[in-house]
Amino acid sequence: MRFSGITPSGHAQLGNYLGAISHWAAAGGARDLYFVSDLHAMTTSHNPAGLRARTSEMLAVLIASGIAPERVFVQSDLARELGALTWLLECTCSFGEAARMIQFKEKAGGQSGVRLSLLTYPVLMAADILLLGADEVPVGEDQRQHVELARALAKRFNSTYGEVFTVPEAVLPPTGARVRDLADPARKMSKSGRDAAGVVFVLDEPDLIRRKVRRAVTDAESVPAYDPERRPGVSNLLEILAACTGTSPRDVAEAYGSYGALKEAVADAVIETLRPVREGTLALLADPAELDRIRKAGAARAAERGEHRLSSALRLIGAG
Ligand code: AQP
Repeated sequence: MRFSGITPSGHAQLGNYLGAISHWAAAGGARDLYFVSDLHAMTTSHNPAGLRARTSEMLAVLIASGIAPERVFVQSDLARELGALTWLLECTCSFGEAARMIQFKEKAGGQSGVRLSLLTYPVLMAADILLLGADEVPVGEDQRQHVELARALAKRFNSTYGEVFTVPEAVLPPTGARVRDLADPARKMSKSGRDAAGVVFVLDEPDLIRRKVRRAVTDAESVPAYDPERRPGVSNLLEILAACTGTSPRDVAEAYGSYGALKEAVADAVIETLRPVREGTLALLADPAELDRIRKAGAARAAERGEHRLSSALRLIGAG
């Protein structure tokens, strides 16, 4: 069973869609699960109403992208189960192990008022994985260390208290496009990108998408060529067009003789790729009762899948 999440730390953007969500929708595993990891969006300063709205939006985006509603849930709907399991796992994890996480060092370094949850969120991530019995967790290099921690905690709990957890493994995610920021191609496109001009959001209006693509930073050349090292801006546009049309960036480059023509084609392709997702998301958001029904059903299914592991773990550790 594969298990992946998306954090509603901002609005879903084109990179999330081309690099992850579209592949989740295409993967057929009947037991695979996808979740909106809203609890993970609280490790730094956040706005409660904004987080709630982005969580609903992200759930709607996942479903509108074609992921079966029965394979989706929202993390905080299992807050009680995950909170309890996180505690058991914190009692299985040493302080040194948590403090060694590279992401913590990177994100906490030099900051004041760092939330304790920034240190402990990999343990919550381990609880996400272990509660639901995921055996394969597709993650990029930046999250691999966290899956290794989940592995270590599962093994330690099993050998100390008794077999309860599946030991998960980090697997390579499907090779999706790495989409770069249109205004600053040295950076990856991000939900929380500082400059919205370089980020195409899934819910952007078609006209706005076209304006953002037309303004994308390229270089002093005029004929497109695929060279990610030396020409990252135009190569990013070629990758986006290739991902939207199911071709290769090099083939795409040969088809366009000018940056202007390429940008129009990229805008058309992105608008058409996102159109059904945008329309489906807006339709779901306009029907909160239906979205709520889907959400409750997903939560109930996920809770049921994890229930026996949590109760066994509590019993084995000497609680309950
Ligand atoms: N630019 C991107 N290109 C390709 N894939 C991307 N992903 C994110 N950005 C790109 C993939 O989207 C999935 C969900 O991401 P996440 O919520 O776990 O966090 P992230 O990778 O940190 O996403 P963002 O958009 O960059 O958010 P912020 O700004 O909060 O950091 C992952 O599979 C990720 O690889």
